Amino acid sequence: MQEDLVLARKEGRVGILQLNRPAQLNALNDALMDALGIALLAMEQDNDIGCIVLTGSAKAFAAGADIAAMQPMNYINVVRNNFIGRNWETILTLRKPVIAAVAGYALGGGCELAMMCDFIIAADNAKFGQPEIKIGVIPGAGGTQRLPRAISKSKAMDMVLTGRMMDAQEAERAGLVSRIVPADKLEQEAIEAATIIAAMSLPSVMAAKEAVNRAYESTLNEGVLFERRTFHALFGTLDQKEGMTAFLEKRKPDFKHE
Ligand code: CO8
Repeated sequence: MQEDLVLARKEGRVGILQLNRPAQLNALNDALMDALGIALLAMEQDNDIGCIVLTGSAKAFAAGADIAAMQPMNYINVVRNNFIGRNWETILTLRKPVIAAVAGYALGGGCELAMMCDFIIAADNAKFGQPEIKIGVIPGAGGTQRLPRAISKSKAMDMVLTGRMMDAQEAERAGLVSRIVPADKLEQEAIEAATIIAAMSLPSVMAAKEAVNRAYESTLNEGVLFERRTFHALFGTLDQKEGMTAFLEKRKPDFKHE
């Protein structure tokens, strides 16, 4: 395993993971996805981390799954090896939030990986797309499912069937990204957003993430019930007392994440 395929560091309570195959525009191969999974799980276990930023290079968040690695594969290989399922979805198991900080290309599996994060902050040079149709396949890591939920069926069909790219402005208008920042400020802005989140009570943050994600998996009534029960449960935390007491005492809360 080449550990430097993903660079990991911390700033305060923020964990930062950088995809690191710049010469291949961070094309996502098996070794990189294994390394990413290991790094994500290490940050999930680290009690001093409250939020994670996942980023790439200035030119590419990730230009997709590694086409050179996929080109010789056949049906029986991909089924036997559980290609994609084996190591692509670790990120979805995290309870801490993950922010995708996207500069340059987020194509194919790169766009899908960004959409598996909790929200996307885009540099003004970001380009998103699902160009798999141009190489004789279709998205395979959730693109046909997450893109329509993020940007509507019509726009997702347009992207998936033509393989065209969408720039940062179009992605923001469509609701794929939460904000656009100047490319040279991307990392700083993403870390600032993550720092704000990491300063909140971690049990509340994890509960909020879980509740918002329920919106995609349940009926409205069931989702609201889940939210209500989770809201009630948070009255069992020390941080609920601290947060509300601090408000009444007109001071900043000092959350202990318990
Ligand atoms: N896979 C492998 N290598 C890549 C990839 C890729 N996806 N993207 C770029 N590279 C390599 C190039 O081959 C090139 O290598 P070399 O210098 O050795 O020739 C290097 O990165 C630089 O790329 P370019 O010279 O092409 O750079 P340009 O600036 O001219 O173009 C583009 C940039 C437009 C991003 C272009 O590289 C491109 O079109 N890349 C492919 C984009 C694509 O089709 N992505 C989808 C891949 S399929 C996919 O993601 C399926 C997902 C399924 C789920 C995941 C399962 C694992």
